[in-house]
Amino acid sequence: MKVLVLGGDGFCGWPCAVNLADAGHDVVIVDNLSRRKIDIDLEVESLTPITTINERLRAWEQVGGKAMRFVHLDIAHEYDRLLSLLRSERPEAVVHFAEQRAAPYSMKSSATKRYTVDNNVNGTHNLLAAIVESGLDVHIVHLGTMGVYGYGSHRGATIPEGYLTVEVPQADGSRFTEKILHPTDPGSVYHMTKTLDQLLFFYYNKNDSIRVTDLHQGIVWGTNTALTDKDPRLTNRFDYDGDYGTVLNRFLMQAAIGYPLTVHGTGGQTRAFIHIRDSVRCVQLALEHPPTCGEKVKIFNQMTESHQVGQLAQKVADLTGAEIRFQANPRKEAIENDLIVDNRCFIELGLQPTTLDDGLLAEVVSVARRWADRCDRSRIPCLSAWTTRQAEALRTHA
Ligand code: NAD
Ligand code: USQ
Repeated sequence: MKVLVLGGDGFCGWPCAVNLADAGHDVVIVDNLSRRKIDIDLEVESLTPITTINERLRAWEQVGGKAMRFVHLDIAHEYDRLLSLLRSERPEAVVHFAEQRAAPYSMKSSATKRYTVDNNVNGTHNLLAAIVESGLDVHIVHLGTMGVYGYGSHRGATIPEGYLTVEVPQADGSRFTEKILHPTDPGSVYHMTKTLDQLLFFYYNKNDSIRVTDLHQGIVWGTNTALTDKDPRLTNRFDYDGDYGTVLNRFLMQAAIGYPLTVHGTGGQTRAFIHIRDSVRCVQLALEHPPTCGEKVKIFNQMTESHQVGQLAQKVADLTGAEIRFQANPRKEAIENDLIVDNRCFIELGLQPTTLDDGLLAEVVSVARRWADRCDRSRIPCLSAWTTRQAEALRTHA
């Protein structure tokens, strides 16, 4: 099938594009390389050395991979080019990774808040409007986040896959039941843009019968897949800095270089996780099982397990001997939360979850050790504070 992979130069997008090409799909990567530019602005680099997108594509063909093409395009601001691309390529599906994805980066300043909203909401809306204007029947597979549900008040309830059945009491005492989009409770401006994406999908699906699968993905860990491991020029990025690094990869990298593990607050926050290899597999499964015309937005919880941050730190410490250091939390978030998640959709489609296995954890530690001299330790602390109160706490505990 012909697939456009928007954001196919990024951490999740690159191994996904390679995997789809390997599965025989005809892949066109669309990216404005903004992630690489943000690295330059922040004066930080991926821990693993990554080659340019054109070098990646050449290397992929040299290892025998099915050729992919690259189009440099900003989906949030080049609407006419996006529409022309859809008209000329006539894809059967678009996988949409192309958003600013870091919560701390989105909370750094009013400029990064505005950039994140402008980039993410316009990008998603441009894609929907362009598909309608093209008249094509394109299946969108969007990378959303588990964070749309929020990490607060579930009170032990299992988080369903996107829709919640509610009972509505009437004035006459009768009741009816209704399936609604699960209420949203974003914890950052970034997460808020994903809740807005959800509404855009709901509307365009209702009004224009656009077929959408929205993947509510947990925190992705790991670096490479068997395919990106085939050649050093295919290596995936590894974010470790305080803005873009995510918790488990950060802990594993910190352990590798002898930096105390940076647990925010008490470490009582529970989050959902998925290994990059499963993330790639899930996207392929979603693409190959599209919704039918007229079907409402399909929502899958793309995660394989939940863990408490403090317990994760302890697991990494037990494995590596690392020290744990509790930090003032830069985020305004619940001190502790429960998280029980229904992920049956992917299991029923055949996903065999990769769990937090010591071998895979050690693999990330060894990647980080190999590139330890590329790490700028001064960029490890998370300094992006959610409010002035958190900023003050960071100053006091510095
Ligand atoms: P990333 O920043 O590494 O990749 C995003 C890619 O999109 C980059 O290559 C960037 O240049 C591109 N991009 C951004 N805005 C664009 C625009 N306007 N036009 C064209 N290209 C644009 O992020 P990632 O970790 O690969 O995440 C990909 C998607 O998956 C995001 O939407 C993110 O919200 C979601 N997600 C990621 C994680 C995770 O742990 N990394 C977890 C859950 C969900
Ligand atoms: N945390 C620490 N120490 C650190 C870094 C983070 O304790 O050094 C804590 C944070 O305070 C938070 C939790 O770990 O409670 C998760 O933080 P994170 O940066 O790993 O994840 P998050 O900000 O939620 O964002 C990441 C991706 C985002 C994706 C989201 C999925 O960057 O694109 O949407 O994970 S989810 O968490 O399920 O919403």
